[in-house]
Amino acid sequence: LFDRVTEPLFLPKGEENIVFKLPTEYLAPRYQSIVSEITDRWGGVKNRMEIDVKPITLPDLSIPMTLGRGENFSPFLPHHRQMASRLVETFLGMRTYEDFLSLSIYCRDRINPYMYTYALSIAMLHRSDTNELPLPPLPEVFPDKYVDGAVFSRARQEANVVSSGNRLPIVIPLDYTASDLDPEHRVAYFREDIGINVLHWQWHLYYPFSGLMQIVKKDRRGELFYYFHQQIIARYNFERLSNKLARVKRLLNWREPVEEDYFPKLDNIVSSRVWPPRNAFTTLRDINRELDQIKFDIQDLERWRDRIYEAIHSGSVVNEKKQLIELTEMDGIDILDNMIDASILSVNPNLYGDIHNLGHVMMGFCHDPDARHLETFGVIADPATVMRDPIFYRWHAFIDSIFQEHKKVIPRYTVQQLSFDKVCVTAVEVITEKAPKNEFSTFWQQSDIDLSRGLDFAPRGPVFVRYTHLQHAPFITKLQVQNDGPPRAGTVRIFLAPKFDERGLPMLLRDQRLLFIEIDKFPVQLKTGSNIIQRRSDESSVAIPFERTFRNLTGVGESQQAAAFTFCGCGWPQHMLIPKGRQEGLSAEYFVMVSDGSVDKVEQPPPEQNCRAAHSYCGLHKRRYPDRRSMGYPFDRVPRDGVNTLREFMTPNMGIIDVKIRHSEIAVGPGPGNVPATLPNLGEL
Ligand code: CUO
Repeated sequence: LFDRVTEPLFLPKGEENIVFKLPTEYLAPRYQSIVSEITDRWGGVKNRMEIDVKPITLPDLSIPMTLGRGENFSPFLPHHRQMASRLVETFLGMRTYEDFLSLSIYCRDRINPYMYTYALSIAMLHRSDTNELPLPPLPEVFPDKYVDGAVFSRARQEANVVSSGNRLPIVIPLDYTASDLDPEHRVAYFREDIGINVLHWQWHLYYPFSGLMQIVKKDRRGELFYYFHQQIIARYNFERLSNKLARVKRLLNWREPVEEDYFPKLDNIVSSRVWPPRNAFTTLRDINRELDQIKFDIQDLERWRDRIYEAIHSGSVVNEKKQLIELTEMDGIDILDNMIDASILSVNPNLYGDIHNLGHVMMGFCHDPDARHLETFGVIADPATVMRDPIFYRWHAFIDSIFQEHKKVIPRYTVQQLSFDKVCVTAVEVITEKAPKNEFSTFWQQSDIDLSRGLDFAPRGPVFVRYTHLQHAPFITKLQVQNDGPPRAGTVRIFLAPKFDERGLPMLLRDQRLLFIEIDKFPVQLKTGSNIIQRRSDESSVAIPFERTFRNLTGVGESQQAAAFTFCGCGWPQHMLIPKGRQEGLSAEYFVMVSDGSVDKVEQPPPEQNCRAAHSYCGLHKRRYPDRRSMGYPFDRVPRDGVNTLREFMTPNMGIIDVKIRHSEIAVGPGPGNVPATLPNLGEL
């Protein structure tokens, strides 16, 4: 159903020439009068696989059908969100799998293709009869949202002229959106990384803003929103420091022109237009677009912001019944996020508004705030493309600073809350093959992605693009932990942060704590005495391998299998786990902590899926977040009084080492499974 979603369904789909046999009333009205022509045309297709579609009594689809097929769609826009939520509800309401399939087929050629993909994906992830089915990665459905628009005419040419087994991948250079004349372009490899952008879109599918309570109300949803986006900003700042750029500035003053520009170079196959760019020093303005049923002023956002700050400083929010709800140490962040984010879980939408989503909309329409030019929004207003634009990081740095304001007013962790009695981390080491001890090694790698599912031209067969992304050599973390108590459960928490600031000076923990990126978190059983723990980078609870972000691609022309793109497909891309660093080596601090497993543990059945879920940023499907501590612990709060540096913060169950991240400008080609280097042999350690 996702294959060539902009083309009519009755055209053969996939390599197997699947032909859907539709009841006449299922055909889009335009085609109903040419049924015999369609039947004749596809009757002769060899080796076709026919699927009979059973008609059902159709529900009312008038609301989602209001959005035109050729219009752009974004869940950040309230009107679009309402339409999509209605469609998701209708999909979820279908009693049997057969009815759901039939309705999905009926909708496919009638609903806006992007809204259809969004709503159907959410429905499939949340229906018990479909949540194990693989969904295709979005770059295969809408490659236009991820790759240079210039690729498509070349892809068409390659597909037309060269038979499917002999096609060469179309190479997308690393620098296709800008040149080094723009200093911000130094971190374009991060902003435009396909894996990172896919994750962001997926994340918002798992945690939608609106819809039925059963799909929105998930364990610590708000807190996870805050933590996921906080970590994105920390990782972005780490990349900026790697590239000698200062940390991103919060977008605080919405009346000042925005310095950062962005020219996305993306096509939009749904609207057949290009994505609008934003010029440097564009002024943000009040939005009044009848077309999109949206009207708000910058002043609305300012008012909501002030009310949110007031709530944080008074320690409680006011709900719709005018009752005070305390922003507690553990749950305050969840409440706060749901009203900023803003989801339907907001305690008081009238009072606290919709600041985060409408911020995206304000920035997305700054080139045409009253729709006089009939222009659509820029990449900053679509969750599939937002992370490409430098302004995304300025906006989310602002959003994060609100959460940090709350973290500033709650109690600091005491030494006791940080310690683990009689447990001591005695040694930490990072081992990377062919690199000195305690050194990470990064470089460039090329990988291939098949676009053919999303291309609307014949002849069929794979059409690959080859894109260049950051990669790091796999590594092992080795720890020595002394347990002078009885055998006990512990949780190992590993973080990495830059050691020096922009000026090369050591950082105060107050600032450095915001730059700690999570690398891994896992349970351990400690025996009494000395414990040696070894953990491979590909086991990280943060990241998933390239093959799971995309599909099981093993290179051009080789077989592909759909990797299960369910919850297992959610995770930070493994190739972006370690920031780029510098050629001369970037100094960083590698922090390891073993916390008390009996405090951390969440009692619940094991996850349903048999894959290893990257739960740190994505949580678990149908389960509670598997760590009872506040997300980001122990760096989520301001350090206790009298503690200024990381070293002063340390308790015996923590360890830090100085590490270097060394970048090499070499580019490794696509290899089998895209694995660049081997892990060190554990036997040799
Ligand atoms: Cu993910 Cu603003 O929430 O982009």
